[in-house]
Amino acid sequence: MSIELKHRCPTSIHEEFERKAGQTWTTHYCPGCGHGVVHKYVAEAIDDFGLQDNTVFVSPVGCAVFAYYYFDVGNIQVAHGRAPAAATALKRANPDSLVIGYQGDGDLAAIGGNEILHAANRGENVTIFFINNAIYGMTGGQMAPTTLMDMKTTTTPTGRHAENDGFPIRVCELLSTLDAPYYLERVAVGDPKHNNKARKAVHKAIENQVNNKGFSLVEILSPCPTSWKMSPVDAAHYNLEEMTKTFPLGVYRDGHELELGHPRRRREVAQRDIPAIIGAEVEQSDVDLPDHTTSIDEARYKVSGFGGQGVLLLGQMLSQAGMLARRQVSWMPSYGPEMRGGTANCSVTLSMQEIGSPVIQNPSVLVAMNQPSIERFARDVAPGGAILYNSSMVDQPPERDDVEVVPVAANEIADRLGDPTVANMVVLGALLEIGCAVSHEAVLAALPVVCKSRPQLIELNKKAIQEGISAVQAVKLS
Ligand SMILES: Cc1ncc(C[n+]2csc(CCOP(=O)(O)OP(=O)(O)O)c2C)c(N)n1
Ligand code: SF4
Repeated sequence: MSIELKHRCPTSIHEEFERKAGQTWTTHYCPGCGHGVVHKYVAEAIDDFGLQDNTVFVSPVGCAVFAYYYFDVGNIQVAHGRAPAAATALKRANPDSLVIGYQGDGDLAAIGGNEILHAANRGENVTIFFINNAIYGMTGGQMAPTTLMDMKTTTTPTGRHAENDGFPIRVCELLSTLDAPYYLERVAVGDPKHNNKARKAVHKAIENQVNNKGFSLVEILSPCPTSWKMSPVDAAHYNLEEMTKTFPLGVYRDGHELELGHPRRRREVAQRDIPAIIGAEVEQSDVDLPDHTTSIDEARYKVSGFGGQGVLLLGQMLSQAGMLARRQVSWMPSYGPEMRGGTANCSVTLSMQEIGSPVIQNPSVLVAMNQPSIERFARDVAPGGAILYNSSMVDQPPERDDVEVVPVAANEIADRLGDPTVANMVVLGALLEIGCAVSHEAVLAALPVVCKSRPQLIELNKKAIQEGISAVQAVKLS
């Protein structure tokens, strides 16, 4: 009698892996490594729920960093230990997706120990697979928080000793002290019986998320023959016989009655309510709001200078005017530790569309209040954009011929107005004149809001803005 063996490759795993030319059928994992087995179970469970097209797999830093070569789903690879934070964001932004975090013990229990604790404590509706092989596999076998007592690693060559290295951290037990996690189980891979249990736990952890139950984590004890310096067979035995003494297998949490509000959908906030929510009421504005936009659909401003030049305030003016103009707005400040004199910049996006990220890599407009700002950001400005620089403090103008470069002697003009601190408003006026995503009226309407605590400055600022406009008009005429 002949027996026909049928091996099924889950649909959620690529048929061929593009990672290495000529070896498109092999993974990068060592023979006997647990990662490959767990990948298979995860992919099978994704298939079981028919969620291949709806899945986002969050790869860690560690041996599983290349999981995106194998899983034919949505993939993202994140910084060391940050899978729970990334998974939180992904799931909250897309509550209908299946979000899977996959982490090793170095990733989850060492550098990412804080992240996992808080994601579990919030009861995020995500699924985390925690591969505990008691060692840093990828970097050559250093001690991990889960390394067994007396276990030899490259950083504990005589074995792990409590007085120097502390004790193995038991993640399932630790997380089970929290109220919010919905499901915590520790399983192991190494023989068919254990593998089957692991497969079921993986399936259940995904099912929980599908049913909006909340945070599920499966810890999988997993052999690392290479760093353990064992044959694959010996490593599998060691995993089942020795690892389980320190890390007892079993279910540490299976369900609760807490109502944690899954799926957590973003609460819709009417745009007109946003200024009041963030404390930027516009009751002093008497301008007809919808007329404030200009024809520019989206503008990304980088406003840069040193602390005390009012670059953050300039950004706030743009943002406030943007809100009045019913734009989507983001304002992100960045400054050094000093209160005065250090560098400061802010990124402001004004858009007719939802803004994905407040980070601006290629500004459409750079407003440079001093020379270091030119050196730091001029090269980043998108071709076709503009650089507006404060010629009072910039000796070497930017050498770009694919962007509009406009000088404005902001400090001299401000001095003439009797107050050097309004140089930023002069530049704002200049910005309006070279073409801005908000109108002059919107900026004027924003002034009382931004200068709420010092209304006496409003008139002077208006003058400074007007002077900036005139300065650019004069440059254009010359
Ligand atoms: C911020 C940062 N710190 C350290 C490293 C080096 N590093 C890469 S992988 C790794 C540990 C991986 O071990 P583990 O999470 O247990 O996964 P394994 O490789 O065993 O699957 C470390 C420390 C890094 N890449 N980034
Ligand atoms: S080093 Fe260890 S964890 Fe990494 S691939 Fe090899 S066996 Fe797996």
